[in-house]
Amino acid sequence: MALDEKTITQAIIDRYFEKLKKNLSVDVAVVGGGPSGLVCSYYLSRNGFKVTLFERKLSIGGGMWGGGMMFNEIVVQEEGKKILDEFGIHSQFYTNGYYTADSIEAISTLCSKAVKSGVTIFNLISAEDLLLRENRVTGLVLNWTAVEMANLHVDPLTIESKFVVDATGHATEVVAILQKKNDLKLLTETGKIVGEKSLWAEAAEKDTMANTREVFPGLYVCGMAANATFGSYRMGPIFGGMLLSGEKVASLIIEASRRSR
Ligand code: 48F
Repeated sequence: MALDEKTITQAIIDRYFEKLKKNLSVDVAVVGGGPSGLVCSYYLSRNGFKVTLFERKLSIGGGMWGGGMMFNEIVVQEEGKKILDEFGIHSQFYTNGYYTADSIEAISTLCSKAVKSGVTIFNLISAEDLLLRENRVTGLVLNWTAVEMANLHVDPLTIESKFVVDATGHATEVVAILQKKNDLKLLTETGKIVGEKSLWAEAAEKDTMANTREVFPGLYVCGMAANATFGSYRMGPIFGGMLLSGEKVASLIIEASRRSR
């Protein structure tokens, strides 16, 4: 059978739009495909939630690919190793309480497991705004990253979501947009984004767990976005906190969803 370019094109367009239409109204929309967003999506999807993840870049994985300063190894502590084990990511004992993993194996496996558990990932799409109804975040406003990069004047499209997770890392972008555009108080000490502090691995890793929570009705933060929002330290290339934070935000949403039934 001869290959026909028109059929190839039609197949891609049909399948993409089928996928997009299935994701116009979801349980959880996750913004950011770094380690925390992927882990969060995976656990939610495994618990029966319809989860869609939007990633600005071409590649999924955020800051994990590059390990520390482009040495593509990551460090996790004892607690974080548990998540690596659950995902089947090989880790190596380094010294008491420290394990290492190949960052390429780690992030590609997190991505693969998330997709295979049912998460739909759209890359090359950025969240540029959110939907806010009666004091609750109810969805996302999306546009092509290429539109954003070229600064083109093109209106976005929207999706509805029962919960939104800001997993955008240091920039804590979704929370920043919410704060900038609306006169409201966040569930932080100051009512505003408190801001990220300099690097302190020990304190940052502990705080990440406490800071992983709801920051406004319907909107949760995880990973580095949690510390940036609630005002804690960055941790550098130790990734246990990111993995555990993804797991925690998933369990908070599962709990909140049960309560609202
Ligand atoms: O930065 P990132 O990896 O976030 P994370 O899961 O992990 C942080 C660590 O990588 C590291 C660290 C801990 O050891 O300090 O930095 O908290 O991934 C965030 C992802 O979100 C995407 C961005 O491209 C990246 O892949 N992103 C950011 N803003 C948007 C977005 C947006 N508005 N729309 C879509 N994606």
